[in-house]
Amino acid sequence: MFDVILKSFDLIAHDYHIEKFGEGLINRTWKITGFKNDNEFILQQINKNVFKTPEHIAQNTNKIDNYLSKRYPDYLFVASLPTVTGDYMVKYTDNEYYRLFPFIKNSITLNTVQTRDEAFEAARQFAKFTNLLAGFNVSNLQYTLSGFHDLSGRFETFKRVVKNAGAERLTEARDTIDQAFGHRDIADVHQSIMHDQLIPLRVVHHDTKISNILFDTDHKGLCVIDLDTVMPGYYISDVGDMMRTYLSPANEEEQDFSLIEVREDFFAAIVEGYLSEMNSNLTEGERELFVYSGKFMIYMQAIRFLTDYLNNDIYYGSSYPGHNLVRARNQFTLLEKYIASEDKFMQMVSATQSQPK
Ligand code: GN1
Ligand code: MG
Repeated sequence: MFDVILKSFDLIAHDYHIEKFGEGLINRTWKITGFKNDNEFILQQINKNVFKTPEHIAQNTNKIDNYLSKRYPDYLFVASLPTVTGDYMVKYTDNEYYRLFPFIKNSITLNTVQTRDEAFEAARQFAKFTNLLAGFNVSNLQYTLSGFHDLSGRFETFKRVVKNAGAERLTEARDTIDQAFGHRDIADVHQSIMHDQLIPLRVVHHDTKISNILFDTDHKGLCVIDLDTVMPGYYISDVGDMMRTYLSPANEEEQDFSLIEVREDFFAAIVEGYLSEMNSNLTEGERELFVYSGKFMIYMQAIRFLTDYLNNDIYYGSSYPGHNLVRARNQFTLLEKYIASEDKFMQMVSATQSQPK
């Protein structure tokens, strides 16, 4: 397989060392390193069960690349490389699509957020990306995944799945299902954001975990990567996913929930990093939702894992019995801890000054 795919990019597979790379749940990724030269690439297989129209990903990134390279030639945007026939992905079978990226020399990725500075740097990069694209017409972008961060829609799906789930998993998950219904007000707020158009649609990354930032070796942020889910959305998706994944030293896979913590100073770092680029651009309505964004993303991930558990793990897969139920409970633990700090977070955000444009 690798020989055919790499040939499309005019590379000879046996000249390269190929190793699995990264920890994503959805797409598969490899690092490709030259034996005879110092060429390095990242190869990514797009999961066609999830991304039904992979071409939309390439169309979006090409449009954004054109926009940014004209206006901000110094901005590092990691676009995928063209094939010998000028395409931006290789269709290997009906279900397998591949893209090749240059590997940025001397860049590193992090899998956990260990310092406030790392949180600040990442938040600054995600904000910079959205900010540079503030003048880009967001309706020119395709939705690469429909209903991806539509919490209201996800809540409806969850309710439907609860009605149809098997008795055994329903019994096992009863407490967690009750917890999900107990926090339904979080989904109601999202419903009113959409219905009353409280905040603008922007170009949003939608997957702001720390491994989607390239850092230099001094841990200064270089740029955002993994642009499959870049599409129109609300900024609360990006800020919220940073809260979800940077605040706790233990991540969504942790089974010992006593290790889940909310580091309030890391919250401050996300606020500072994000506002360092986006402050003058955020509307009042958006600022008011800053703290809500964490609840929005943590709750959505909790019900996504719980829905998948009740659906027999068809989306995320599972490496031990009850894996997705444990992930859901982990996220509900994080949610409760986040809510316990909510008042302090509100004060931290109010203490920052909005800047007139
Ligand atoms: C998936 O595969 P990965 O790690 O990039 C998921 C995200 C979830 C995340 C949870 C397309 O992302 O929305 O937050 O798992 N991406 C998709 O780990 O569903
Ligand atoms: Mg991703």
